[in-house]
Amino acid sequence: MFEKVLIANRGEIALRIQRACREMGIKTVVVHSEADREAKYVKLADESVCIGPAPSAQSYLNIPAIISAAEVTDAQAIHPGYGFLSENADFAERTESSGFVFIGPRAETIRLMGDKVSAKDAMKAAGVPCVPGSDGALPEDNEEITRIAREVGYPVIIKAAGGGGGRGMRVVHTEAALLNAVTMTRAEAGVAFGNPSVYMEKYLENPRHIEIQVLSDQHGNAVYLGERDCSMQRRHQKIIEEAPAPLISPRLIARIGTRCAEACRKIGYRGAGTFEFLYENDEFYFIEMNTRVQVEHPVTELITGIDIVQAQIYVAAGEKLTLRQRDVQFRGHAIECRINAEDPYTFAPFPGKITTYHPPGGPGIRVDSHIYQGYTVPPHYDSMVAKVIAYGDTREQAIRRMRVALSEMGVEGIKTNIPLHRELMLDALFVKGGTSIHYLEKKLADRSEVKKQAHGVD
Ligand code: MV4
Repeated sequence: MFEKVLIANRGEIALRIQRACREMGIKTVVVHSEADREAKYVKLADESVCIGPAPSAQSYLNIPAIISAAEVTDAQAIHPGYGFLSENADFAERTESSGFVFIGPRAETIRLMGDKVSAKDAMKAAGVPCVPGSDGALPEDNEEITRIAREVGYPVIIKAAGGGGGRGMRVVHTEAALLNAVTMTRAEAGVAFGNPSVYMEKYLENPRHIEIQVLSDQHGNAVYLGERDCSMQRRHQKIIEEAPAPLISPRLIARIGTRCAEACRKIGYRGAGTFEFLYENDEFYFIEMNTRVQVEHPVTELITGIDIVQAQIYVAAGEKLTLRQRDVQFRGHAIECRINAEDPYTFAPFPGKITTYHPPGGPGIRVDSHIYQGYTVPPHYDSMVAKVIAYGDTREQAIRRMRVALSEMGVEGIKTNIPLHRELMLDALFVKGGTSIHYLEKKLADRSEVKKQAHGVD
């Protein structure tokens, strides 16, 4: 096992990784920007190295600075967390060529999954069900494109191969709008991703976003850790996630999970990974694979009892997964609310000094956060400041515990989205379960309609 791991991230996940290392008897090095000098997790680490000024481009995305920090501190491995360099194949490659272990898949796998066309090809070949669409990237020929769209059937969606996570896509409802949409998406993709390649899929109108967590080692062992429902989102930012997904048959999950684990064996996947699916009319359609630990991993940890971050470190060190699929038991229900430093009505970021902080607690409540009273939320990064995770025997109990937790939680000095979460935990359709990816945006739009009418504004 490693003696020392460098954590190339910040915020709650830097603390989460540090806790995993400490429990495993591994020393930690935290790299940080000038803006994060005062962060508590920086002081808690065995060592810390300032790698640059506040902007991410000069610190958390600065590959040479991070590799140098690993060299001077004699770390053996680098954990990239999520975001930043976590899915950067060049970073993984340079980490390994400099003699360190990248805690994640091989660079080749990251590259394969980073290109959404090659990812889909690989998954189709491995027996994972995908959204019907073009066979690989769209050709140049306009008549061919038109023919493919007719075959797929409108509405279709044009997606950039270099995109993902909602970037670089366009929905097309009619043949009249098709070719222009393809041209525009290609042009934008060329600028944004340096890759003008696009592909086509049938556009699913009202799906849920369900993902499958996997764990795999380099010796051909792979398991799935069940699913998460991440449908409650706004502008591709998830705000509530839960496991298991309400109203989906465990037998269907087992069938799809088995396919995902099998695909991991086939491609020689290493580490933790997430298969993203759209789910509509009792069918799963693969869209993308994430090769990092995800923000929402705690809900899976709570229903399986498996520490996903420790597992990542363990398999990165070359150890065999001793866990077998039959050992993975799903028990109870977990819900995560992402607490953001933002205005709960306008969603504008609201960084600043936290003057009061009362975290919730009690049975079944887990809080993953790096904040404390007196901490200043810097303006340079993502606005998420805490994750509140509630566990219960049933979904109803998890929701009740989350309501209590959110009522106890007090954060002053900054604005947060806690009021929105309190409202959602009482929302009749959320409580019923199974809302689609469009639910929150529709609800927010209706709410501002009501407000406008009440104020007599049109
Ligand atoms: C889709 C889709 C409907 N049909 N693909 C957006 C994020 C990216 N990961 C894929 N996305 C979508 N792909 C087909 N064929 C709808 C979305 C989508 C979405 C997906 C997951 C979570 C939130 C979303 C919000 C809007 C659109």
